[in-house]
Amino acid sequence: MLQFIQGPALQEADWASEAAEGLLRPRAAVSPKFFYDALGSRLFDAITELDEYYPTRTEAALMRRHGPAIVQAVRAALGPGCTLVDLGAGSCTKAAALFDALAPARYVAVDISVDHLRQALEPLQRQHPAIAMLGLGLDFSARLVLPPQAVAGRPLVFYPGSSIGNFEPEAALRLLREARALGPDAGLLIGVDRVKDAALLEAAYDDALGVTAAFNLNLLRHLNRRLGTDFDLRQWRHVARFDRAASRIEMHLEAREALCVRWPGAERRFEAGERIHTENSYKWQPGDFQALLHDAGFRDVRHWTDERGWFSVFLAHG
Ligand code: AVJ
Repeated sequence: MLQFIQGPALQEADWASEAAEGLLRPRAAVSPKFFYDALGSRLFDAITELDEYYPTRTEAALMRRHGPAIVQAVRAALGPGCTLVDLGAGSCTKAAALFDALAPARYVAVDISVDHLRQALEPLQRQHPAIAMLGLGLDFSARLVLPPQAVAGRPLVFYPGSSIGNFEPEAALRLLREARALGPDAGLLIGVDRVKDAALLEAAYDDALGVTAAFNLNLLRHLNRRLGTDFDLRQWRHVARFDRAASRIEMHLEAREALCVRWPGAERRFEAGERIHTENSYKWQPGDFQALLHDAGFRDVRHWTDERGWFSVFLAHG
C-alpha cells in the first residue's frame, strides 16, 4: 500500500521573510536549504561525482562492505520487520539498497516536498509490493514528529550522507533525541563525516571544476526568484574554509566589490570582501559523536568506518 501525507507546508511568504531576515543581519547568513531549487539539487548530485567530494562515495563503499554486518546488527537490535524512516529521502536510492537484506515491514520516506517522493516511491512500491510505503512531506529540521501511522512498528531512523553536519551540535542533539523518542525501541542508522586534514576537507568543498562554487552561487539565483533580490552573480565569489576550532567547513559568498542588493521592501549594502554565510558542515570525531548519541538517550551504539577513517556509520538503539 502506498500513501502520501503533506505536513504543514512552508508558505512562500515564510521563505521570503526568512531569507530577508538573514540578509539584513550584521553578519549576513542564509540557510543552506536555499541551495536546493531544481538546479541546486542537480548541482548537488554533480558534487557527489567529483573526485574531491569523498563523502558520498566513501559512505557507499562502507555500506557495501559492512552492509551484511550492519543489517545483522539492526535485526539483532530491533528484530525483523522494522519501520524504516528515511530522513531527507529524495530519490530513495540509499534506503532502497537496504530493502532486500533488511526486509522492512514499512518504509516511510520523509522529505521537504512530497512531490519529489511521488516520483521515487511509485516505481519502488511496484518493485517491493510487500513493503507498505508512506511518503511524508515534512521539514524535520525544525522538529521531528511523525504522524502515528509513520511510527507503527519498530522505527529505524535512517539518516545517511552526513546531512547531520548541517546542524549545530545542540540542534543535532535535539534531532537525535527526537529520533530516540519515536518509540520505546527506536533505532538510528546514521552517516557522519569525520574530522580530517584541512586540505582534503577544503578541496571537497572547493573543487577544481568549480561545481561547488556554482552550487553556492546558485543560492543567489534562487533568492532572486524567491525573494525578488537583484543579486548579480558576477559580483560574488565562493569561499570554503575549515574552522578547526569549531570543527566545521564554512561556506560563504564574498562580495568582490562594494555593492547594494535591493528587493521589494528593503536593501542591503555590502563592502568589498564582506560575506554571506551560506552553510556549516560539521565534521565529527567518532568519540564525540558516540557521546552525543548517549546524551540523546541511546544506550547501545555500534560503529563502522572505512580504511582511511574518513567517514563513520553509527547504529544506535536501546
Ligand atoms: C548535503 C549537507 C551533506 O555538507 O557535505 C556539499 C552539502 N555542501 N558540498 C555536505 C554540501 C557543499 C553536504 N550535505
